[in-house]
Amino acid sequence: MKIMTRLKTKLSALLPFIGLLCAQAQRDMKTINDGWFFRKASTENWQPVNVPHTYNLDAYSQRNYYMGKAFYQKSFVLPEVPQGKRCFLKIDAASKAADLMLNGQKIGSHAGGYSAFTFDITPYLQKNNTIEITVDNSRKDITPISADFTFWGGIYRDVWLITTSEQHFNLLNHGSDGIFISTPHVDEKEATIEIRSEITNDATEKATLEVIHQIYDPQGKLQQTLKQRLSVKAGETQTVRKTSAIGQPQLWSPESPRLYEIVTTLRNPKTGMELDRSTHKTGFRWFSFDGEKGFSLNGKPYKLRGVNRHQDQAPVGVALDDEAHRRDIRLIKEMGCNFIRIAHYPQDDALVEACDEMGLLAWEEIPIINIVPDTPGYDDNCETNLTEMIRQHYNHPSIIAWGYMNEILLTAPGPDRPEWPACRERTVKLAQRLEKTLKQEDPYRASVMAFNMTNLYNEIGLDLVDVSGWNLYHGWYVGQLNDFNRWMEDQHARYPKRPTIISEWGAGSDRRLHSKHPKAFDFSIEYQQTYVEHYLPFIEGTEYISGCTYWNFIDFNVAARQESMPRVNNKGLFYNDRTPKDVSYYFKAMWRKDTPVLHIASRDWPIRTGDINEKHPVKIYTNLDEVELIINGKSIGKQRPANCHTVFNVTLPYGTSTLKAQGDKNGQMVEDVMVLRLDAMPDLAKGDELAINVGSDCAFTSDVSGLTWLPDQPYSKGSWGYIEGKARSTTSEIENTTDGPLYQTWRENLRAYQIDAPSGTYEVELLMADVSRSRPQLANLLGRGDDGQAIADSRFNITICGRRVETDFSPADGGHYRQAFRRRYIIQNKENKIDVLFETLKGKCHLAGIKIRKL
Ligand code: L9D
Ligand code: CA
Repeated sequence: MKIMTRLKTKLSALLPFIGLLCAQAQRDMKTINDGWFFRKASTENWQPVNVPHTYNLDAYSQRNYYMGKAFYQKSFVLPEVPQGKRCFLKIDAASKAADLMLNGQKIGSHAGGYSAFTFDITPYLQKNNTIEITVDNSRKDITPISADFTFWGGIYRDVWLITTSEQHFNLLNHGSDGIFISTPHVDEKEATIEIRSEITNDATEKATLEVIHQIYDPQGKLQQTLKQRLSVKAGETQTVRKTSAIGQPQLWSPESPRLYEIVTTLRNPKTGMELDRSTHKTGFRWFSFDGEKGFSLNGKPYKLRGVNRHQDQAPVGVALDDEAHRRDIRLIKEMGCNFIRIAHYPQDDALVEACDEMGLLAWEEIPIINIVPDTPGYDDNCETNLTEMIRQHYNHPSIIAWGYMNEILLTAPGPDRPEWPACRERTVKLAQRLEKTLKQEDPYRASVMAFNMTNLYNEIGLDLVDVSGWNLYHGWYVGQLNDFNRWMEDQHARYPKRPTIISEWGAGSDRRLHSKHPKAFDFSIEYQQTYVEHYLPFIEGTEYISGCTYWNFIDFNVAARQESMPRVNNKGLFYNDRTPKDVSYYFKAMWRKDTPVLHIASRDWPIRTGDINEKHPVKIYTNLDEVELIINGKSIGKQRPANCHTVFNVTLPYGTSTLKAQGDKNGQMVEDVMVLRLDAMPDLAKGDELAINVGSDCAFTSDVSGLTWLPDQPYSKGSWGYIEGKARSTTSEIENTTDGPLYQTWRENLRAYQIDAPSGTYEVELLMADVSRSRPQLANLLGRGDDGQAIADSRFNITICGRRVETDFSPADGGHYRQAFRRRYIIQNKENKIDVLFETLKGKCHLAGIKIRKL
């Protein structure tokens, strides 16, 4: 028995490597993601892990996540070292830098966190082998060095072991697979295909070889077989090109992503033995960008409709499996997109393949963001990363543009600063260098760059790219919504020939926050909707704009971000768990012409609090011409949507109601049903809790307690509210609470807060936070949203129902800055009113929330 198990374990350790020994010549590829050991440089203990893996799950809980080295180890046994074979280790991504050792010998290293790299490990192999990989996410000479996302460290994509014969396609060219397919000319009648193959001969003799390309049409029918002979000296790699014409090509487009398959084999013409094989998909399409007429695809005007996509998902960070990447492309397609900006870095092969297969045009870029540092080696690494991206994703028909800089002047010193000339010079120099490399690497695709809201890009010559991407946040970070239209009109007037894409536009939203008076930076679900309902019609209706990519497909992790959901950039159209926000249906209604869209946009606001006679807004997103709303079986009437939405202001009974929206598209009935609940306004007499989000127009529903804190209001007789003072807010993170937004809005310098309520014993709870010493915010916020300074060093007295409860007091007493302060007082209300009086001694008194409960 014991021998058997020992044999079984030996066999299982051997299994992944059996392929190495087989006599057959072809290539053997498999992942070796399992059975690794891992430790951070800061700890001693090794723990078993599988890759994809990231060592920065701490970014979900702390702003200063681990930055530094970490080690990965994996051992494996080879019964015998394979003869006449080559073995390669391919790592699809390790961030940001990796040094590799095999059996104590240095194999090599890689600088760059978002593209693959491959090493020939044959010379180092022995019976018992140990791979050791040191990864480092803190290198300052490797881009990105500053950005609005987490620099996740780890081997977070697949690790492959590839075995080939001694004559094989080159695997050591910047992590590519040595086959490069392009379509220099395409039109309805004819397409030209060019296939460049790199063949390596690792044997000690010269080899005469034959390369065969079999081209299959989208229906799988063999269309052409192209052959070419070559002889490759020992130890050399040779490149051969083959060009051919394809008549009546079946064109590729997002609507019909027809792919041709090219099977490329390497043979020994004498023995007929197949030595290597590599299969690729390609698609025939042609496109152009024009400053006046916008984008065109396959000869027709074509509006690019897309989103930006980051690659993280809680709880695994960026260690996603391929199927998760494919799922994202499916969701993005379903929403009606035909375009994606793969931001801000090259992403998994699985994602780009899905763009080819499912039909999504793509912009891919390398992460040079915010500033070009004056760091030795940085520029070289950027050029290598650009070359890697292009060579590794060269064969994907979905990709139409390569990018290499995003908001590169955002944190650069301004023109008024002494450091500006040097910074300007090195930035423009690097851009010119990369533009040149890009065009050398790939003359068939467009070069793009994303600018933030300054005309400096045009003034200093960074508009050297084919297409200008504008990241515009008017009506969010700066100005008003209409400033967006004005910005684009002004740019087009000044530079009418420049093709443009709105490469970013977006507003944050938090499903706990709802407002009937939505405004910028209140993070309410309603304001994000207002923002997109303003931008999209302008983009759609403006011919010279080639298209757009909304920022962002998902809420994503940024350890340094504060705001309503610390460590989350919540501008997503989908939550980070890929649940759609209601707003995503606006895009679907605007962009899906092929299917009826009807959505009651209240899944993010399923519970309302209010009065039975009060009107409650129920928004419908739809591409139908008319919709009817039925509540509990009774029709509320029909309305004709404009800009793909309409709002029914309805009264609701207390409790749950069934809402049904219905309409028809070309005679096809469509409906959407959901349940909405109306909770009555708290009745103190009945012992309900009256909770108020002081200083804000937003209702806040805690996702921990489920309690809704009502939007604030001025005091009126018989009711409740503030007396005097000014509403203020901050995006500073509030610590030690999960209800941060409550404390991020407050009223300062109020004289009192009064609630008319029957006499009795009450629990009165006051909420506040001293945010005068907030942590530095990301540059992306453009200094927005921090009134915290206003209440610095404030001290005040508080008296409730005539009894002084706090004297010469500050919520920061004891150094508790940015901390959620919440204190409950038991008081006697003898005059049918609870009045909380504030007497400022220094600075400004302030209150962020109040909760009352009759005992
Ligand atoms: C920028 C915006 C985005 C940020 C992007 C960046 C934002 N400021 O996430 O990375 O490109 O949400 O602030 O445009
Ligand atoms: Ca508040």
